[in-house]
Amino acid sequence: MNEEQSRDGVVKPRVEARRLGLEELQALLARIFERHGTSAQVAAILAHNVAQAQGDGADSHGIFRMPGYVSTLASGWVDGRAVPVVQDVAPGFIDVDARNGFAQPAHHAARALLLEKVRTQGIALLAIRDSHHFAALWPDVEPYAREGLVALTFVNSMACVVPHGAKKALFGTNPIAFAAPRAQGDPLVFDLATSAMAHGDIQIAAREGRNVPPDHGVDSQGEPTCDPNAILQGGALLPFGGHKGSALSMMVELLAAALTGGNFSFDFSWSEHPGAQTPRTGQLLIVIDPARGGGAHFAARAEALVRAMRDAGQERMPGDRRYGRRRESLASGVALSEADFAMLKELAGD
Ligand code: NDP
Ligand code: PYC
Repeated sequence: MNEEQSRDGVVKPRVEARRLGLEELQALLARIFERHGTSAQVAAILAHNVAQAQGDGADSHGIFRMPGYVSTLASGWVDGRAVPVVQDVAPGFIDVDARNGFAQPAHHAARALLLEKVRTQGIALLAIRDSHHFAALWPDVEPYAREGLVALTFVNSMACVVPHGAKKALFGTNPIAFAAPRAQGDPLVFDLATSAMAHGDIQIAAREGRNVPPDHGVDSQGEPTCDPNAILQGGALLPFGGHKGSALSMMVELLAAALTGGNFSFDFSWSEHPGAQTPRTGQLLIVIDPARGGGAHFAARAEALVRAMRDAGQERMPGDRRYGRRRESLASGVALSEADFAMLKELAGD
């Protein structure tokens, strides 16, 4: 495959100059994180996350995010050395205070306890607060499905989405991810922003000088626009699907912020930290063991559903594009443009 379709439907040639093995890329990214102020453990966790995203062709949340991580660390907005505090608050409820650190290390710190609770009780919930999530969400849920579990996660971000019918930005791009095991094949995973487009994809469109489709955003006067720069500079995004996406986005604010004790997307200001880009909010994870009660045959039922969807004419399942890119990356390395490789080398101080 030497061309790809961007998020807004434009087919463009894929720029590849160099391929790096996943582990090689991960080691380079870990060096960058550590050089810019994270602990070695945080660096390893974030590097794994970014390398996975790049390897799966999740362009808006792979190495594209590295300058943002670095400028945020330099701004003092996030604590790259934070040690999360995990509290076992109830049989099915774990609370993690990320202490102004990244969400992934907070999740990592509580994962074993979460799994133990899910295995013994059938369901458990992980509420992370005071955390920064700057990544794709599928890496947070897919591993649970690979262990036979069903997982859902919700993250709120920064006020850049106008609620349906409202006049100013209030919600974040507020993604939801879901993962479920199948009897055969890779888990069913979807991971989507509740805004018409992820903020990262708007930035990519602006960088590439492309307009975005109608009904994705408004300018600083609240007028509809297809110009990504007008959306980014004083304008705002819209929820996907009008009032329906807006309701889901509201739910994400409630679950990821109100329930965890984290900030709403409109609660925080990073104005004192020029260069800061990572939202300081919260994340909720719900993990379910379907091998309980009537769900004992969940993976087989999921397989039957996929078969029925294919019979009905749906060829592409959510996750299929990423899995395809992953197979390519594992076989021949992760594709990077020369400019991206140079950017990483510079951030690493090489
Ligand atoms: P997309 O709209 O590109 O994709 C959403 C989901 O739909 C994916 O699971 C995708 O599968 C699937 N999909 C896409 N096209 C089809 C199709 N034709 N048929 C069936 N399934 C399809 O994602 P978004 O732009 O909404 O989000 C991009 C990323 O941004 C996500 O990873 C999200 O987590 C991240 N994000 C992170 C935020 C944060 O605060 N950390 C905030 C907002 C977004 P596939 O993966 O295979 O393409
Ligand atoms: O792409 O919308 C986005 C986003 C916000 C925070 C991290 N990614």
